[in-house]
Amino acid sequence: MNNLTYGNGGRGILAGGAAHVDILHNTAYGNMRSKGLRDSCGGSQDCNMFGEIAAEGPDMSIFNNIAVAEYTHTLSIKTYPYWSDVIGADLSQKVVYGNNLNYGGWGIEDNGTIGSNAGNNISQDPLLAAPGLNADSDFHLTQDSPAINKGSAENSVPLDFDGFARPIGILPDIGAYEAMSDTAKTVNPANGHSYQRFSSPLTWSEAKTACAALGGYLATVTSPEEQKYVTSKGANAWLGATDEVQEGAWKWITGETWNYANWSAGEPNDGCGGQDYLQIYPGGTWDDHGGPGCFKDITLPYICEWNGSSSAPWLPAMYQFLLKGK
Ligand SMILES: [Ca+2]
Ligand SMILES: [Ca+2]
Ligand SMILES: [Ca+2]
Repeated sequence: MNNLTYGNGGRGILAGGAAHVDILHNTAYGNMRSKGLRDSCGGSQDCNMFGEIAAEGPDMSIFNNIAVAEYTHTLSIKTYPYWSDVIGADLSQKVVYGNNLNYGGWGIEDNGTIGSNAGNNISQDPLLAAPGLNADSDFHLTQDSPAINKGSAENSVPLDFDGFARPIGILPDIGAYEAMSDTAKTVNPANGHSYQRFSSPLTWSEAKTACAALGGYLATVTSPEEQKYVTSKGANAWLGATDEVQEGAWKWITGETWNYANWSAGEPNDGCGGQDYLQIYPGGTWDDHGGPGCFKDITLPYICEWNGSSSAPWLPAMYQFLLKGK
């Protein structure tokens, strides 16, 4: 799960030898580079288990994977219900595919047995950021990728390759990375407030200014219900609280009462010479991060909140100076 594999001589991912195999949220690109290995197939699709992603076994779930094959006579995803010969019965019926994206090569080869959730496989260019075989190649999804919001929620895992919480948006993205596009601005029915996560990383102060410029404020989380909703917007993002005025005295930038907290274990630790700004981790727990210590200039995505479903400014005049004052 959540593997990134590219430029290998052989298969990108090979899983097998177990009674049950899950292959979820992987990105495999340009593997099978060994010409000898490819030629050993004799150009035949029947060549066992050669592909970007290959799996054997009687019970396999293969979901939410991106497989890009550079060579026309290798398969993007290949399964081989090898054990069915040994164990007998029609165990190959348990091979279940869905929500995979394949591009190049021969596509997905199922050895004749596809499970009931076979739908939603996509054969399109995944529009990766900078795919290639170099150390600085980038396999994140670009904004127009057909992989975005096309994964299977039932066959997903909660964190992506970078440790970001998925899904961002309605459904998980296919592949190892959840796209860091801005989330849609949505209304929390519990309090009528609107929330949006912005992916362009800023310092905490810049993020605070950016939300204010949109007529909102860096999100404040003052109840378990609001915590749950904000967590659904994505993580690794700034929230609107700080203890920069007095160490350990955390305050919401809106002046709301500090009577709820969801700190991660061991936080706030004011680590690395001093951390005074609130961030939300994957899973929703909190951490103090940023300056004045060694993370002084750290930038993160951020979540804005609006006290209503419109983007009109809401703060009474007496609070406006607080937003402008920094
Ligand atoms: Ca709030
Ligand atoms: Ca602090
Ligand atoms: Ca910390």
